[in-house]
Amino acid sequence: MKITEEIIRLQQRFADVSGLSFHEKRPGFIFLNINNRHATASISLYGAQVIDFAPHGERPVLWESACSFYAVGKPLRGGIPLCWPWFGAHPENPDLPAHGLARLQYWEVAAVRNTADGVTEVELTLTDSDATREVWPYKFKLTLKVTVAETLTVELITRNTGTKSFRISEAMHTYFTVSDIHSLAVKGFDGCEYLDTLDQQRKQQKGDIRFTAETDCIYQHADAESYLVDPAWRRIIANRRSNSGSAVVWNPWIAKSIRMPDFGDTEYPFMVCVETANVGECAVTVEPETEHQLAMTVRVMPLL
Ligand code: TA6
Repeated sequence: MKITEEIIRLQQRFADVSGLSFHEKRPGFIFLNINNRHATASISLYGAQVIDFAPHGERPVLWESACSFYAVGKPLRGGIPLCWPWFGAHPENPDLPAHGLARLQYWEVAAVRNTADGVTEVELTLTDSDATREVWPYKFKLTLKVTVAETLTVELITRNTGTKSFRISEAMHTYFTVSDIHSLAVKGFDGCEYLDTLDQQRKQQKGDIRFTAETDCIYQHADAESYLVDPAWRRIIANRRSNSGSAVVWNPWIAKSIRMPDFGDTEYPFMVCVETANVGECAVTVEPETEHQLAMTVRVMPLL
């Protein structure tokens, strides 16, 4: 089906949902847009990737690179990429895409509804196909539930619809917008063990996370809540993880930004990833006919 026909079909199907629209943000990329009583948000149907979220009167919470590829087969650079069913490089086959297949597929819009208090709930689904089974030989149904209110809640539900158990590593690879990485403090990891992936050393966090160079750390069994304290914008972005044993904290800094064609050379000061994940020792086994749910809730608070 052509893009315009698909957009018309979606608009007709959800015509009764106020504050909802669909548009072709870039050629071939349909976005679901929400503007309700509480906030604005946008979600790419390719990758089921929340790209924008901002409570009314608040600066954008999520960050997107101006250099994002917008090319099928490549991930969008920003918002909340879904890393599933593996995180990072494929454990056996380096030819397979980093961070799995979910963010490289078109997802279906299963439901969109407004609640009585003006909150918008979106459900997107992805089921296994010949293409996915070629890369990952299991039957599954993925559901992404996005709840847009003053807060943003995102739930990734993995259902094993086959007869064999499977093991997944996963992340909601959230890119947050910050005023300046050099003055940002990330709280909530004090005392937590982590793997510094840059030197493969296990370390222990002392106090707040601060950024003075490329940072790529996997915190295991950290507290569920973390806080991005942004003094220039006088705000705190709180991120609460559920069913998430891992949190990944990443900023590419200068050299890695330059090496990434879909990441501007001077963009790194204005973003940080704090990812809601289950990776490494926190990977999850999903038995046949059972579900696993990973979730996060983001809220913005004033820094008084
Ligand atoms: O989450 C951190 C990380 O694994 C980094 O090592 C870096 O590769 C980043 O993800 C981005 O990965 P991507 O495949 O989206 O370019």
